[in-house]
Amino acid sequence: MKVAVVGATGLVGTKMLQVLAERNFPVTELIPVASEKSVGKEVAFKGKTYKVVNADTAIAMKPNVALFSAGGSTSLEWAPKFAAAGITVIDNSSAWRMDPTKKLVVPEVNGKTLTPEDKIIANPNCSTIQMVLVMSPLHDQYKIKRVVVSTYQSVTGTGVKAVTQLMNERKGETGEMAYPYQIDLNVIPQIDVFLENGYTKEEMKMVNETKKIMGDNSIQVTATTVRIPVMGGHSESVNLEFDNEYEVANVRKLLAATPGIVVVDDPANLQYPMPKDAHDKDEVLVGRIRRDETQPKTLNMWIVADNLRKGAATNAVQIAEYLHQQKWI
Ligand code: 11C
Repeated sequence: MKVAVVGATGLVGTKMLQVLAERNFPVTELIPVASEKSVGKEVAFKGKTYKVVNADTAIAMKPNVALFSAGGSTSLEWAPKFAAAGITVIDNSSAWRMDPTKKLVVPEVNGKTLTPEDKIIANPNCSTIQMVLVMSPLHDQYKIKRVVVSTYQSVTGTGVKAVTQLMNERKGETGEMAYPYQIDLNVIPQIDVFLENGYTKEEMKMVNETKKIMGDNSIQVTATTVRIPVMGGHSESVNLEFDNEYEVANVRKLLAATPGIVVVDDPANLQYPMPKDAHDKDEVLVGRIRRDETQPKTLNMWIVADNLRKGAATNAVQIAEYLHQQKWI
């Protein structure tokens, strides 16, 4: 199978190559695509090197599937051109996520809604993916009424420039700033731009994408998204209110039985999920599962995942795997 990776030289693009190789996705030819300044550079994949090409050349090479992670404007311009050439696009940007004609997919949650006609498939925001994966089995069992989430997000979510800012600050050096403020030894309660309602774009992604993926507009979501000086993954404190009564032990059992989730929840032995443990893992880690004692039918938990893996590259590759299993690509 010919696979194009658009944005192959970025943080997520590089992770996509790593995940495609690790999961043994049947790639016969890799087509790395990037902006003109990277064209001609070489990218290593499974012991071979491939030359970076531009998007026009990539379309002419007729890949079966194209994984996009090159920003919203590239996706808006190029995904329809790839799709028109019969190439299925899995797009990691926010460009198509809320388009009612496009599916927004976490395979374990709503992969079954995909059809062979879906030529542009949207990959959700990282902080949304890890939360809905955990919400899904609980919604099926207890019906979720309301979610209150606060995030603690890794600088890798912003990209290479933010990782460099953090590392420079650690060394006491100055350089280009990805954030309006110092991030080392600090916490910034702003991810993406502010909207008119006082929330940030990242917060509203968590609200709107969650409803779309879960296929249930009645779920109320309120979010505060925060950047912290960490690299291994995003953490989330999540408060879930159910319609129905639950048992904590059953919640643990349900989550432990869900593919892609690992329960790490043994306070007596100081076991709980942390970004350093989630780093470079495909699984979403859940712990600190406990009753909210202030309100009936309500639960607190702590969810951690590598935002570049399940939050981006792994989820996109899992969508491609599903399409391949169905023989649609
Ligand atoms: C962050 N969640 O951590 C963002 C990065 O819509 O795919 C991913 C943005 C997106 O900054």
